[in-house]
Amino acid sequence: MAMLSFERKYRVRGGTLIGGDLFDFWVGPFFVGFFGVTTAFFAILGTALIVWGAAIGPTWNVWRINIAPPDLSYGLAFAPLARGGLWQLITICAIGAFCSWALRQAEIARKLGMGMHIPFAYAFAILAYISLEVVRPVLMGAWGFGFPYGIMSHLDWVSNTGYQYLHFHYNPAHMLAVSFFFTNVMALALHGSLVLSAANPARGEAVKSAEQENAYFRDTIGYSIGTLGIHRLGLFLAVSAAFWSAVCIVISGPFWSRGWPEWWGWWLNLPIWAH
Ligand code: UQ1
Repeated sequence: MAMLSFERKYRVRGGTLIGGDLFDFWVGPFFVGFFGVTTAFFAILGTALIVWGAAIGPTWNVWRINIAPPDLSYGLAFAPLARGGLWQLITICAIGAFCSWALRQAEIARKLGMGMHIPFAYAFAILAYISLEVVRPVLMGAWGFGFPYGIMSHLDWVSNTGYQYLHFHYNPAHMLAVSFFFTNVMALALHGSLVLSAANPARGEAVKSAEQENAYFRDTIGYSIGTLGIHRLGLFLAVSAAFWSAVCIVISGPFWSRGWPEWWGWWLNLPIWAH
């Protein structure tokens, strides 16, 4: 089926999560939908608030623009706009836009009769953001523990927060997250190179199939995970990286407030070393 006739076949009303036919149409290639409208609303409003924050700030240098959360003394209260209130509104807009986007993914998947794997995977990115800007600040009792919106300032925040725990690489959940990120990189490099080597051979050579892909890995390491399996592995590695990233920052402060190297004292203090 040609792409255009396929699109004509599936581009029909229905499958929406909310509002029935409301916004159930396309503009050019884009599905609009109720959540497309809410995504645009939150994204445009949030961006305008960032520009406002920049305008009342000391610089238009894009690297140095910084919209900071409220001072710790405000606790979990609302702050005046120029004192972190803008950061609070921008955070609400960001969460509104991210969640709207996930629901838009779900509506499009429903229309196409597909699984919910895409919104499921994206939800882990939202989870990581909400862990940093909502869950950890709420557990620690102040919005001021969130990271600021700015290119250099958020990097400074990451560095400062890491050094508050002396050596963040000793955080066991950070170790897991980093290991999942690296393993994910290896899996995608193996998969991308394998598919291109089979599907894009030298000029004049026939395109190869999954049989060659399986045989390549059986010859190399005695095992092939399979063409569906590699995608299951990739999804698992990616969501695990995001999940352990969220865990590693939420436990830092709310559940462990000393240096992370010290946490390994439980190992040194095991009774089997006593003599
Ligand atoms: C693999 O076994 C496989 O099945 C044929 C793929 O599908 C195209 C792959 O992309 C990769 C990378 C592998 C090898 C991966 C492991 C974990 C053995």
